[in-house]
Amino acid sequence: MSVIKIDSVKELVEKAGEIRRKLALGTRRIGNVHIGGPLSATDVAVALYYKYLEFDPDNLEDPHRNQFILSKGHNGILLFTIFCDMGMYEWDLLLDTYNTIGHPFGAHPNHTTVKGIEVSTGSLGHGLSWSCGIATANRDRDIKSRVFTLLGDGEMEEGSNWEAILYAASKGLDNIVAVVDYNHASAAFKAGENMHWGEKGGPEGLADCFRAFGWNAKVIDGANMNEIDEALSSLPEVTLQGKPNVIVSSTIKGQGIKFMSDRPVAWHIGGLDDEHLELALKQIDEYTAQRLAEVK
Ligand SMILES: Cc1ncc(C[n+]2csc(CCOP(=O)(O)OP(=O)(O)O)c2C)c(N)n1
Ligand SMILES: [Mg+2]
Repeated sequence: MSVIKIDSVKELVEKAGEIRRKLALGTRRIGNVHIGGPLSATDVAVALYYKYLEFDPDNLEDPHRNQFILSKGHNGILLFTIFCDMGMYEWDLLLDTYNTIGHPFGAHPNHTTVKGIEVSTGSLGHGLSWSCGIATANRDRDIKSRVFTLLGDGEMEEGSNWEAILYAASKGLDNIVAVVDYNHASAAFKAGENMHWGEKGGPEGLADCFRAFGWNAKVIDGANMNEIDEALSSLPEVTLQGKPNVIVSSTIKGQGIKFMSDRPVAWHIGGLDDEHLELALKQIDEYTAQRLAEVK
């Protein structure tokens, strides 16, 4: 194994389709899984892991590596599925032992048992603070790699995030890239029903809140791989004294499986019987074909 790299947007869309199929197949075999969030974050996670992280499964301790933290750790199945797809773990091992005591894969990522996981997560609101620590240590050693952190829109209601957001901007940590998977739903609410972001609310309102704290912020359509690719490829160069960056990726929970994205809150966690698995795979293929047709 060495750095796994997919350059073309078309192939990234195809890879996202493959990962979604694996998520559906895995959910059928495992039982109840957090599934809505992994599906909405699939495209951005694929762009990061197969292109922008320059992820090297054989060189996981390189001090100059880019790092990724899944702050919304309940979406661990997404990372584990990507690691299996990359050949780091056997797919059957994941499906047979997921969330079973005494085995590496919990429902949430554990850095002591799963290689490739930088930080254990699952208690929401901590990934960005971890990023600040790593980014500060890198800055002090003049290491210009990036720390990417994937957060949920519901998770942004955790106050601890806003301490980290304030800290990162105060310390010029432009080596941090936060990505918020704004899938318009948390576990029990449609986003915006509970708290809302500034005057505009929604993804644009959240981006304004980051800007007010001193960050560069961009809102993208997180279903459009061209926009994801453009946002990640146009990040400003790391100077270790500039503004941190956030990409607010507007998605729908369950993205790619229509019967899920039609009822996003209902599909925070779910299982699939044979009939629903067949429908899910059909809808993923239709969705992927539609996305491929849009690739520029
Ligand atoms: C500190 C903390 N509080 C509550 C939970 C329980 N919990 C797990 S997922 C979730 C909702 C998260 O919503 P969001 O961040 O929007 O994630 P996504 O929609 O991507 O699944 C909650 C409240 C938790 N894991 N950690
Ligand atoms: Mg959400």
